[in-house]
This record gives sequence, C-alpha cells and structure tokens, in this order.
Amino acid sequence: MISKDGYTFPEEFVWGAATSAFQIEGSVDADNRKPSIWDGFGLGARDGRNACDHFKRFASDVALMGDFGLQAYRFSISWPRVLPDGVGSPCEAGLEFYDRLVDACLERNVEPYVTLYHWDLPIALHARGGWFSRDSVEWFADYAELMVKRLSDRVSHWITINEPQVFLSHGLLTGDHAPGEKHSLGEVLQAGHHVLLAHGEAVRRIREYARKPAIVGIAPAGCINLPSTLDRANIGIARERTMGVSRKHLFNNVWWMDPVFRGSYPEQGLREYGKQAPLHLDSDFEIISEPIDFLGLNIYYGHEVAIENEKATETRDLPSGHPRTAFGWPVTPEVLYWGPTWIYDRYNVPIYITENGMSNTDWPNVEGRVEDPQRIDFLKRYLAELHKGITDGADIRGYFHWSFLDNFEWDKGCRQRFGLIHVDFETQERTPKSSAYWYRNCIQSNGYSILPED
Ligand code: GCO
Repeated sequence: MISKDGYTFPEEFVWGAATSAFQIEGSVDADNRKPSIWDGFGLGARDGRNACDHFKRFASDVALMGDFGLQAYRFSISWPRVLPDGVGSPCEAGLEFYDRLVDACLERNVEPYVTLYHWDLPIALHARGGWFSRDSVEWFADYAELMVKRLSDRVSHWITINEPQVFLSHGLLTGDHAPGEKHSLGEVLQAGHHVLLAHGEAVRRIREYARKPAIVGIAPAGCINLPSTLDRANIGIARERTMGVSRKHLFNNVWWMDPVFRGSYPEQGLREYGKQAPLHLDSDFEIISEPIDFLGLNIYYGHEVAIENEKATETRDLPSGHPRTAFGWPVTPEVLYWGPTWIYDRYNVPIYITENGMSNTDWPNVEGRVEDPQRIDFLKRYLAELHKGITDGADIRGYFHWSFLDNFEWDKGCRQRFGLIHVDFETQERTPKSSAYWYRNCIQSNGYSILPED
C-alpha cells in the first residue's frame, strides 16, 4: 500500500489524454482531403465518416479539455488532410485546421503532443506500394517536414509513429485492419524496416526544421508478459518473454526499440525471424537510431507467464471471473509496473505512457449522467502501479489516458467506448463521465487522489 505521507507523482509529471485523427475527426470530404486506407475499409466507411465530428467541434472539445484540467493533449495529424495525395501540394485548409487546433490548445494551457502517423496512410501512397516501397521513407519524411515547418513555432512535442507492430500486423499480416491485406511475415518485416527508416528520417527533418527545441519520441506497443507469482524464476521468464522476440508475431518490444535506441536489430530476434528478417543496408541504422528524447509506451494489459514442469507456459486463461473490459481485455494493473520497469532498464530513456485505458459499456443513466466506476477503479489501480515503477527508479514523465472522447475503434466501429467523455454518435452530444471528474481531481492533486479512500 502506498503511504499517504509525501505521496506524489514527480513535480513535472504530465497528465493528459490521447486521440487520433481518423478516430475522432470525421469530415472526411472536407476541403481537398482525399481518402486514407481507412476511409473505405470496413466500418471506416460508415462510422469513420463522422466519428466524433471533431473537425467541426474541436473548439468546444478543447474547451472541455481545459475544463477538465488536461495539461497535455496527444492527437494525430491526418496525413491525407494536409497532403491529399500523400506527397506534392499541401492542402492549405487542412493545415489551417491544425493551426486552429494547436492555437485552441495553447489558449487553454493544454500542451499539444503531435503524433505524425496514426495509421491513416493516404490511399494514393498505398497505391504506390505503401510501406512496402522504400520510397515511403521520403514520403513520410517530407510530410514530417511540412508539419514541423507549419507547427513547430507552437508545438514542441512530436511522436513520429504510433504502434508499428499493430498497423503492420493487423493491416498487412492478418488483414483485419486497413488495408486488409495478408502478406508473408518476411514481406511485412521488410515494410516494418521502411517504417523504422521513415521514423529516423522524420527525426532528422524535425531536428533540422523545428523553430523551437523539439522533444521527439516514438510510440510502439509490444506485449507485456506478467509473472504469475513473484518468485525470481517467474519474474525472470516474464521479463525474458517481454524483452524477447517470438517468430510467431510482431507484437514484441525489442525488435522495434533496439534499432531506435541501440542501432541494430536484437540478435535473438534475428535468430527467431531467420530468413524472414528484412534486407537492409548497415547505414540504415545510422538513420533509424537518430537520437530521440523519449519512448512512448501504449500499454493496456498483459499475459501471465508461469514456469510449469520447468517449461515456461503462457497462462492466457486467467480465472474465468477475472475482471475484463468490454473488449474482453483482462484488467492487469501490474502491467504498468513491469512493462515500464523492464523497458526503462534496457534503454534508459525517459518514458511517457502515451496510451492506457479501457473500453466500457457506458451510457447516460435516467438522470442523464454517465457513471463509470469501473474506469475510476481501473485508473486507481493502474496509476498506483505506475507510481510504484517511478518509485523504483523508472523515469516516467507522463500519462496520457486513452481516450479523451469515445471514438471510432477501428474494426469495431464506435462500439468500444474508451472515453472520459461520452459521445452520443447520433447527436454528437458530449457528456463527461464520472471518470472525467475523478481524473480532474487526480491531475489537480498530482496523483494524490488515486490513493484508496480511508
Ligand atoms: C491502439 C491505438 C488506438 C486504439 C486504442 C484502443 O493502441 O490500438 O493506438 O488507436 O484505439 O489503443 O484499442
């Protein structure tokens, strides 16, 4: 139990919330915006067209962020809104939208954290090979340069790429996300190499063109394995799995972080992937490992690992009554202790939790209020574990709750509600949930209020 005396998060700790362009903006046909790979894919063609109508309602949404005390807001730029063809002539109206969004944030003392790529690849670039083409490196770097030149007099914090593991795996291996293709692991790892190169080139452009000192990061999302008991052997195997590569999938941490922070793919990963490993030039890693300032971690839940009969087993099936979110994800608060702790120990770079949250079956009650005690309990438990990680030495600089608004959850449409603010997608009415009031107190007390009531 955390003692109340002197309990705080670090003085400069940043409390925020996160969204992404395609999940909230809507107005997919505004001005000269052209489609992304998500516009015509699955529920993107229906629920993504309006989403939260944020393109039109951004001013009142940012006012809500200010009312609820957010210190920072992580949002992404819609690449096809500012560069309809992905490259070439920018769309001035699209750029002006982000000018106005950033200005609204600054007016409410909400620090903007800008993600450059949150999955909405312009369809025109997909048609030219997308991430499979090594040209994607220059396409993305030119886009990054455009945005830094436009916003860096007011924006200091930049995140290049959100979750390469997820958009590459779901989009190009299993096909349940846009563009809905099924390629070989080797082909997708080659595309992943181009994504890492694009990250590095973008970092170089940010450093070259930023009009005030830029603080740059990347936000991968790998699997965190959890020890089923706290004995050394189980902790050891959980750490080994969390910091290792499985040839079965892309959802690991080190394959995507080692090139950025250590300048090479991990040896164990090269052995695991074998012939599937991407072709690359040695000079590639000079680009990919262009120094950055922080590592964003998107962490929601973990899988337990145990040693049984001297063999590590992934005990996926927690007890059937174990708390789960509306998505069916297990509530595993300790993931915010073990994940940042092990990852910080390997890379020793400042960490932001750039996403953490839960989907819930929220709706307004007969009095018109949206009560979400589960999300409040979720926050108390996860933040207590995060605090323990900080106390044990991990340099964790901030926490962005996913998400500020209920929004479009990719292949699930708008059914999975992650917001602190409820959105009625028919009327677009916003209703702060009880968790939004709780989170405001948490921010105002720099975390003190997460402590269990006496
Ligand atoms: C992700 C994405 C978000 C999701 C969120 C809930 O982590 O998958 O960054 O866009 O909406 O995580 O699944």
